[in-house]
Amino acid sequence: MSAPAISLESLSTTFGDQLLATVKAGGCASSSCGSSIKPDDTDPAIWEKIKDHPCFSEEAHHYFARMHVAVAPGCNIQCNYCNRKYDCANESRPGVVSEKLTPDQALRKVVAVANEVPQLSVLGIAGPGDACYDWKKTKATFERVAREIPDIKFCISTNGLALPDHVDELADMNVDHVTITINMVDPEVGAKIYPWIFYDHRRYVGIEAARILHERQMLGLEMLTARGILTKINSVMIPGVNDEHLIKVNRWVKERGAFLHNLMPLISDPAHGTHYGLSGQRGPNAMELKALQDRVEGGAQLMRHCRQCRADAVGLLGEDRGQEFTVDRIPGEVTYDASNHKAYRELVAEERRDHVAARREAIGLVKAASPGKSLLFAVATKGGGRVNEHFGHAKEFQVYQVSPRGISFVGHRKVEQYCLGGWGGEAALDGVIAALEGIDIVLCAKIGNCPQDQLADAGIQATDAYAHDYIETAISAIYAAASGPPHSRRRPERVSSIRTRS
Ligand code: CLF
Ligand code: SF4
Repeated sequence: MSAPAISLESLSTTFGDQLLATVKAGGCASSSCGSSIKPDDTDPAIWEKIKDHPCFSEEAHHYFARMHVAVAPGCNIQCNYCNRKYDCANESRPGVVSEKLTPDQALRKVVAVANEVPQLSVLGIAGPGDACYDWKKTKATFERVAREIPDIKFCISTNGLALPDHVDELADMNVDHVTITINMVDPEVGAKIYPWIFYDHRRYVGIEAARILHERQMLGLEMLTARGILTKINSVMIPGVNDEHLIKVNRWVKERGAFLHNLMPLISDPAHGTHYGLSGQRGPNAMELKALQDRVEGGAQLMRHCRQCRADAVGLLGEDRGQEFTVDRIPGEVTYDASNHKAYRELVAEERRDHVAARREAIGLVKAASPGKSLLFAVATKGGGRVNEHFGHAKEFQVYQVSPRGISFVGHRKVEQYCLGGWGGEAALDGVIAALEGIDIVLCAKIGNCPQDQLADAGIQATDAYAHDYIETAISAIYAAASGPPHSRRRPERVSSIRTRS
């Protein structure tokens, strides 16, 4: 059952009102979360490390934000999907990094963002370039920020080649989260992804280059695991090159203690000037990515809420407020004020308790109802775990699967916003319907008859009967309704006859 965030209503200060609006809106402009990692099923020590990290906990990304500072532009390898003139594809979608920063500029920017964005909890260094290769700047940035903002978490993304040289320093600096991009464990596959590496003062090419990179990646992963540093492995899925092979990668990284595995689709476009873009190598579609994710289910735990964000992104996953905080907009002198963060965290703690209780009830309802089949839901949400976005305003839909095993977040589908200024574009609607291929039911806060009817013609049912409920609450009610009374709480007219898939 979705309870209103009653405790948050009591805040009456201006800042409290802003926080209230932020938390109730979910904070996350275009995201939602799954439920694979929660206090109930997570080691308390691990939960302490991930509970405020939007990438390492699906649940946390409802509430917390990250920012990246592009301080380490040097790189020691070449990936066929990267053109550093644009961005680091390790951790971002291709796009120009607005500005590279010195460690001092980065400090000013982080303080300015921290004062304005109460959700900020993580500072990441994620390209363009490699945080471990360009180590002096990475270290200098973390040291400066740690002195000024003691309660921020640090996170780096690396290709792994220089990682083993810096694991002890990472541990000394209390870096709890490291992402390694691992696209292969077989050098023959690696030779198709990496034309060269630069290691130990010389350049290597071909299979030898890939072998060295692989050995250093495995060593770095093992060293991090031994020191209790949580690791996420990013793997770029490249159809025909390493898609099948990533099943083996998942097994290898699980054996070496990886905490999460993030299978990311290759983004390939000739305009980006990458080798793959220029040679016509395609990326996978949403269904291909999901099929691979489903095949590795049961191996290393998957991250499914990645947004492939920019290397200079600021804000909640799925939004980018970077342009609000360019260096020329930041005062010369900034001082960190911790009070906003403290107040925000207290609010989030209450909202989370409510959501956890609602989710538990929803899962119980699903297991009791259990029509024995599965359904795919696409949810329009502004975040906070609620059905709270209009169909026509959605720029992405969160996809959930419900089955007798429970409710799980399985990814997101980006779409072109259908409704602009009160008018819905037919072409955009066609695009949205195409993007929702395979979806059974759409949940949203509001939908008109016209798009609802066109969705129905495409075999997709849509309802706004669960506006502002928690997502799991809405899904469980519909799933229960599909199995008939007495579980049905509300049976929306438009979802009165749900066909379940095997
Ligand atoms: Fe940044 Fe990466 Fe740290 Fe997150 S991003 S360095 S782990 S703080 Fe997150 Fe962005 Fe996906 Fe990266 S959504 S691309 S996984
Ligand atoms: Fe580009 Fe990052 Fe690969 Fe270096 S490691 S080539 S910056 S994607």
